[in-house]
Amino acid sequence: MDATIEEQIKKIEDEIFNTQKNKATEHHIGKLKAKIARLKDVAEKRKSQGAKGKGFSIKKSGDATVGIIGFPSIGKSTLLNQLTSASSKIGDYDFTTLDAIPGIMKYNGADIQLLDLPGLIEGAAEGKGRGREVLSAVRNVDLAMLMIDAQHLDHLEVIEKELYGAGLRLNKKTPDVVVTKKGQGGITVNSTVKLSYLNEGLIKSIASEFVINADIIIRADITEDQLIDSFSQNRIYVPAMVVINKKDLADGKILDAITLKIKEKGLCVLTISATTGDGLNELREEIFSQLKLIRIYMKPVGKQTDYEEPLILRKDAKVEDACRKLHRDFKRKFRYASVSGPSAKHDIQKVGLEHILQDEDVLTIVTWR
Ligand SMILES: Nc1nc2c(ncn2[C@@H]2O[C@H](COP(=O)(O)OP(=O)(O)OP(=O)(O)O)[C@@H](O)[C@H]2O)c(=O)[nH]1
Ligand SMILES: [Mg+2]
Repeated sequence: MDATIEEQIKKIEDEIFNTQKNKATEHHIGKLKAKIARLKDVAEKRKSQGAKGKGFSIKKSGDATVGIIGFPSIGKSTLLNQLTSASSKIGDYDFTTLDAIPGIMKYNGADIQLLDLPGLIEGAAEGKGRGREVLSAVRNVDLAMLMIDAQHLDHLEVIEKELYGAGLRLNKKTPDVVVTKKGQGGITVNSTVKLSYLNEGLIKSIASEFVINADIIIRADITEDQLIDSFSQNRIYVPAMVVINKKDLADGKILDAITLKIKEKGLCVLTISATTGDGLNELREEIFSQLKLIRIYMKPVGKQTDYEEPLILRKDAKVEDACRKLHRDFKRKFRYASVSGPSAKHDIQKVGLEHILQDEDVLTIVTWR
């Protein structure tokens, strides 16, 4: 069955390749691309049903999870061992690591889970190496750390392509499209902003691949591919950063040039040496900041503030989220909270569950007895 879907996809891809791209054909091409996305969803669903139990069994733990992704022998395991107390096998041959190996990095009071993964190579999405398992593990991380060395900017492109093909969208926002399905009436299209890549006809021909009757509201100036993404079921939006390893072996000028190129793509990039430890402090700090974690120092009523073990939450977390993480009774018995620090208008400001906290706030929660 799968082969037929793959064949259908291939056929449509060929058709797109052989179609002149111009105003007259854009609706047709849009529709073909949407068809591919839909067929891939179907193929994906079948594969994941067939491959049950074959993925890595990783228990998420800590406040957030970071996946280390890169070609074989780039130094992923070496880095894991440096940043955590884990001991993942290191080898000077490819595919030393065959499983997902977790470790916990303690930083700023947070427990950050790092995941060392088997090497990713071209063709991963089709199952090369343990490609499919690696890609599916990346779907569950909070940050994708893409690792290359100074000689291989091309590896970054392969990794990006593989992740894209598996439905992962790095550093992208979920397209702001609202689709409301209905019983009849066909497809209607409205937009709240001026659209520079799409017009009503194109939107309708893409949408009709996925829905029959629906009201569609587009609220951002998105592209054709983003519109298709918004209908597709397997898209995951993950923040990503790039790490260039083996700095100790690289020529300074080449390193600068490649760093610049990656920055031009809009990606955050750091250079490190996993063996010498060079750049690792900056890396720890960047991971923490990329994860957008905030530290909340709790001050129990009548007691000292605990600056040692902050409560770790996500950016834009509310007092309610703090309650939830502390103990489920806190929300039920909540009377009020008081905050001092960055989010407070004045010292010891009285606030409710909806108050949005900031990094390094001091928080007291007062409950009914
Ligand atoms: N010179 C230098 N060698 C490094 C550095 N980091 C890792 N290596 C070496 O590179 C080789 C591969 O390291 P690993 O950590 O096993 O690489 P990996 O990415 O986990 O490889 P796979 O598990 O096969 O995917 C080992 O010989 C390491 O000692 C570095 O920063 N500098
Ligand atoms: Mg390894």
